[in-house]
Amino acid sequence: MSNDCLFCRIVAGEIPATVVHSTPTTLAFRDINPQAPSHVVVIPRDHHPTVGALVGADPNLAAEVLASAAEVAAAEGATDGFRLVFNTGPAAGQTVHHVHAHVLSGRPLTWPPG
Ligand code: D5M
Repeated sequence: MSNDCLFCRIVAGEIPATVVHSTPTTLAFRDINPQAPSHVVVIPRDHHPTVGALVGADPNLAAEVLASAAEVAAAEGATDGFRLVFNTGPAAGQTVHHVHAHVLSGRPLTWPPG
């Protein structure tokens, strides 16, 4: 855990979040600034800064994050589809440097993204 990391502090229970899915290795909670009717953030409980760092350090955990994201989408009723996004690095607008998958659904999601 990093004391400077917002998402590590959510995992530790130091900052409240609306948790919708939890496993021994992952946590999913509603995004505080939703960009779709359903917008959930899925994270590994362990701190890794980016998706590339996570895959390099612990590929099984990366797979568990993906599995949780798919379970969240199903639980949110995203039968028509959903979008899974890992913003990575400053050019992509990553603001929280604890890897997280955005799971967005509930409205038409256009392409290309902004
Ligand atoms: O996305 C980081 C996301 O994290 C952004 O969509 C807001 C969300 N966020 C920030 N603080 C919180 C709390 N406290 N609860 C829930 N969601 C939060 P990025 O891809 O790094 O731009």
